[in-house]
Amino acid sequence: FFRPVADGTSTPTAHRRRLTKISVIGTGNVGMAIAQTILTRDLADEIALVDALPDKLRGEMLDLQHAAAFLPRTRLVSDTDSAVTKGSDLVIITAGARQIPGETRLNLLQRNVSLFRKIVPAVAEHSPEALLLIVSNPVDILTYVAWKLSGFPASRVIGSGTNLDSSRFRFLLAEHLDVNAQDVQAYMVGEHGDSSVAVWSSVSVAGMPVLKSLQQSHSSFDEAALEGIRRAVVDSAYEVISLKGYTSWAIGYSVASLAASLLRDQRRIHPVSVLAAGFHGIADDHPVFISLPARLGRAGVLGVAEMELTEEEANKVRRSAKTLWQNCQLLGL
Ligand code: 6V0
Repeated sequence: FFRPVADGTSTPTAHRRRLTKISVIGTGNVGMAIAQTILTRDLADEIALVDALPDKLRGEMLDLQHAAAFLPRTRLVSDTDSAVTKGSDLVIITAGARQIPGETRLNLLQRNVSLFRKIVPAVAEHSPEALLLIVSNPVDILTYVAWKLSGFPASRVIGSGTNLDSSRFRFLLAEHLDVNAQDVQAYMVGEHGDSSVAVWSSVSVAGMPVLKSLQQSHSSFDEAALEGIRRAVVDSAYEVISLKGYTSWAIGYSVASLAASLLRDQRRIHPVSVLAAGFHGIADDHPVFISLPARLGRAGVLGVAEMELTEEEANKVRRSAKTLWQNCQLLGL
């Protein structure tokens, strides 16, 4: 349909900029929610999908390709062989056995570690400069596993961690205060899931500390009430799983927002699973991954916030770190 301009400079290969490639390993409910959100947010020029189930994989790819007329132009490729991820800027791993109703995240561990032994070294070989973003559960341990198996520097291996827990926390607080969740500054830190820590001392809206004003206006905001809200955040994952069988939309948005902060060098602060040795009294020689607010950019983790925790909050983080460390030791990596 088109002819080059007269001096021949408008050939198809002229002025090619470097393209951004994101790979999603595991095209189950979570992987596809992430891929779909990345597509609609126009974060990649190419998305590579990998799964062990060839028919499901091709079906998912075609289904997304058929939306091309409504979306920014993104090349979609898929294969059961991870060679299709070659040259990725960001590799997101969601492959894994799914948490079954009532199963703790730690129970998933052994099943998923053996899967990671197959996936991570191959992915690292195909994209030695990539950022790795781990979503599969138990996410903190699997981020450690991916760090070990990839040989990448810790700044390029990130777990989605409590980014989603924090979003659930902000949603519940925003409902209570009748404000937009985006205006609620609140962090869940520590281990993703059951023992995550709500950092009440840092919750603020419009720069106003929320805990103090809640305690002044409602004398019922005692320790038990606060623990009740934290528990509601934790239980909300189990509630969604028991109602629809899995969680997908919120983790899709949560991971796409991490992808945007990383690839667009946004320097936004996200509570994500990072190498936390030396923070909050975690032993320097215990290289565990646990969520703390981290500054994210194109190079990965640009820094970890030295956030102020109460003694009790820091104790809880240290306790989780110790349990995670003991679990990681058992893996013999
Ligand atoms: P799912 O729908 O069972 O999808 C998992 C996919 O992985 C399936 O399509 C499998 O075929 C695929 N898979 C299995 N083995 C391989 C392999 N060797 N290579 C490539 N693909 C493979 O599970 P779902 O999508 O619901 O969950 C995926 C993971 O995300 C689970 O570990 C969840 O626990 C975890 N989540 C983590 C969250 C977080 O906040 N970090 C939130 C939600 C779910």
